[in-house]
Formats: sequence, structure tokens, C-alpha cells
Amino acid sequence: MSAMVPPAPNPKATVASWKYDEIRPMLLEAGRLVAADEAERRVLMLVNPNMRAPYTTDTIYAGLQLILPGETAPAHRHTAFALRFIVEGERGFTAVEGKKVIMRRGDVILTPSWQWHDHGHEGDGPMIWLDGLDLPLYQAFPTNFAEMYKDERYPSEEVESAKDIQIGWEEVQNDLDARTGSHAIYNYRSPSGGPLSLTMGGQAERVDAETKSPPIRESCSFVYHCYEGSGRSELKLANGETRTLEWTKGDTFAVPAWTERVHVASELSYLFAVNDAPLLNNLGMYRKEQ
Ligand code: 1HN
Repeated sequence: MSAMVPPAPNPKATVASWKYDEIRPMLLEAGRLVAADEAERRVLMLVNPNMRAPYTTDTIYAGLQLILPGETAPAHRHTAFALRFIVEGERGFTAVEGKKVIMRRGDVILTPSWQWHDHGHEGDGPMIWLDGLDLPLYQAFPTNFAEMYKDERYPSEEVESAKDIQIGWEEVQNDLDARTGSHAIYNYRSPSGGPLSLTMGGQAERVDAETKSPPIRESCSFVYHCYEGSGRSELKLANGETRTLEWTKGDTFAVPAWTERVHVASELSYLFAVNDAPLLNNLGMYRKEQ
């Protein structure tokens, strides 16, 4: 029976990390080699070393997407949900179902299922963000499809703010900083009060300088991104293996399901993470040990 119902969760994904100063040059090289509209989306997929695309963890796809000045990533829509965490650049935009939203570093911007969206860039220099999509689910539920719009851009108007799809960094950090204790977790909520989507959620964490977060393990998995600071995460996988990952600003790392994590900050640090907690909660599969 234990092959079918193991004594502990056994994710296929392993711990993995992508250092920004190593992968940024590759992304820029992709920028030289492949036009954004040629690729539809120019993304450096963060594929879990134990798996193949689209798996960053068993349930989350993540990648770094690049748009160069003047480029357009053409309008399309798909059943998959996407959230983006803006890493670098100014005056890039994403237009979602007619709302053109300017991307600012640290923003979370949502692309709900089946909404038309295109990306562009009216500033200088590279515009880079982390995409989190629920693509792995569609390997089990073959209900994923995309539709291309007839034109490059779906008609849109620039908006000052789009509270339904954009959460700025400032309110997140204000909330984290207002909390007592050397470690705090902020769970992103959609304006309607629930998690960001039916499948994917977001969280941000503050870890004060020279402190560590309490050990936590959850049945959901995470793709973490260091917004600011530096430190390491001490990870104990579901199979008992232990791994330590060093991180600094811009680095991204995957934490598989049921991995115990302790973040150790060398300086005041802020981490963002996309997770699949909403999916597991909706299916009654979410567990947490703290
Ligand atoms: C996609 O449509 C986006 O809309 C980003 O920006 C990443 C990765 C694989 C397949 C589709 C986007 C994607 C993607």
C-alpha cells in the first residue's frame, strides 16, 4: 500500500536555486537572440532539476520574463492563472482585459484565468519579472488552452491603479514592518478578501538582521524570491535530506511540498513567495506544521 499511499508526502521536485547574477546574463542573451513576439513570451523557465518543464515545483511553474524597450509580448488569454512579481525595470506595462498597468519593482500583478493580456515596455533598459503560473495542474487536468488575439495588443487604457489586479510593495512592507517580532508573514489577499486566485497565492516575509524564522512545513510548495537583503534558508525535505541555500537580492529558489524551512537573515531581508496554498485549501489537502 505504501507505494500508493506513502507514510509522508513525496514530492518529485527537489530544492533548487537560481542566482540572479548567473541567470540575468542568460536572459539578456535570450533578449539578443529571440524577439519577444517571435517567442510569444520570452521566458527563462526555472525548471526543477528533478523534473521537466513546466515544473518548478510539483504544482507551480515559475520563470523570469524579459521585455526590451519598444517590444510587445502579443495579446492572448489562457485558462491558466498567472501572477507576476516585478523584479527590475521601469515603465514596462502589462495590459489585462483592457487595463494597462505600469509595472513597479515589488508589485504583484494578477492575470486571472481567461483574461486577455499583453506586455510592453515604454522605458529604457531591460524589464524583468518573475511569472508564477499554475501550469503543472494542467498535466493532470487537461483543460488548459490558449487563444491568440487577432491583433498584437488588446485595446486598453492606462489606469492610475488597478486595485483588483495590482498590489504594490509599499503596503506589503508597511504591514510587515508594523508587526512585532523578528519574523512576519504577509498573506496577499485579493480585494474581494480571499486568496489571489483559486489555485495560486502569494506571501511576503520579513526576517530581521541576524535572526531566523521559526521552522515551518506545509503541504503546499513555494517559489521564493529575495526582494531585498541576504541570508540563507535551511531546508529539510520530506525525505529527510537537508539543504542550505544562500540567497541575496534577485535570487529565486524552489521549496517543495512538506519541506521544513528556516530562513536565516544576515541583514534585514524581505522575501516574496508564490505558493499553491489556495489550491490545496480548496481541495481540503492543506496541512501545516509549525
Ligand atoms: C504565458 O502566457 C506567460 O502570459 C508567461 O506572460 C509565462 C509560460 C509558459 C506558457 C505561457 C504570460 C508563460 C506563459
